Amino acid sequence: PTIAAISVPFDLGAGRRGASKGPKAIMQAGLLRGLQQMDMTIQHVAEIRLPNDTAAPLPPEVEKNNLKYLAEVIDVNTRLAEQVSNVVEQGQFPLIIGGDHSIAIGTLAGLSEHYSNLGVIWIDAHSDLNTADTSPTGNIHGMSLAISLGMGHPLLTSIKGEQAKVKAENIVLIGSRSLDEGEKKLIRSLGIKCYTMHDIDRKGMAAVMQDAITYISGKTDGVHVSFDVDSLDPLEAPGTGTAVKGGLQFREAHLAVEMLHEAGIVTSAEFVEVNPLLDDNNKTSQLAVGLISSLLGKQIL
Ligand code: DIR
Ligand code: MN
Ligand code: MN
Ligand code: MN
Repeated sequence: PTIAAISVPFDLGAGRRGASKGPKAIMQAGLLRGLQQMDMTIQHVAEIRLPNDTAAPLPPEVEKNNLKYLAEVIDVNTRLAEQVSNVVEQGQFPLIIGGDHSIAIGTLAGLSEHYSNLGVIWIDAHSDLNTADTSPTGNIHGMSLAISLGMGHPLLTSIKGEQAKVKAENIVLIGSRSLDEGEKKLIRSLGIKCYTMHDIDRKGMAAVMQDAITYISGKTDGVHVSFDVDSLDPLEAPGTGTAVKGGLQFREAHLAVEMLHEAGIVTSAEFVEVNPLLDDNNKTSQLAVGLISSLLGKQIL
């Protein structure tokens, strides 16, 4: 199908600025050209941003303890959810380019209008399963997956309806290596499938991805890949706001997305947390282009 790229130049969900410049850097690294050379039809259908960078104000009584830029996160994700839903409606493949990982709130809300059992493959050093009660930072990009499970501030969990946007048993975490205490408890109590870096070291990425694909394939009606570039080792992806040592190698990350393409299960994707202000000669933007291309079918031979 046609790929509908949606850029989201937003970074107020993260602890430092710069991820808002990610979409432009990824475009300049040749995303559209690269995919067109693969004979794919790709259109940049929308750029989601706040008018004059100003959010619709929240009523003064709204509790926003430990939720930084809550009004902005709500506003941008409400717009994004609508756009993602429209793209699916038109039979196109949504490719969301962030921006920080808080934008997964809007992506998953929009997708949830079309999938009742959406699978989510969350490739990230982190699990983004905090709530305001467990977050050590108050940064909403560390809460987006919890919000999509229906846990968190009601104004965030109710974007596109009160229901949970994804079920715990339909989530697979890959590349985890920096989990907060509340997140670990939640992963255990909900039984969320989690392939940590330890698992990847032990079994190898090929076996991990085979397991993940088998786990998610039978029971879902679509699969969204949410790819945080901080899943990669900082030596490969220096341009990201919360780099954590001991991450995925270049080929491990490519193998993961190549196997997802081969499995033929992926129905949408987002790539987030490229921060060009921290990058080294656009290395991380170029890496993102390579990973997106491989996920969409680019082959070596
Ligand atoms: C940390 C960092 N767990 C937090 N999270 C990040 O602030 O909640 N997620 N960087 O991608
Ligand atoms: Mn643009
Ligand atoms: Mn993340
Ligand atoms: Mn992360």
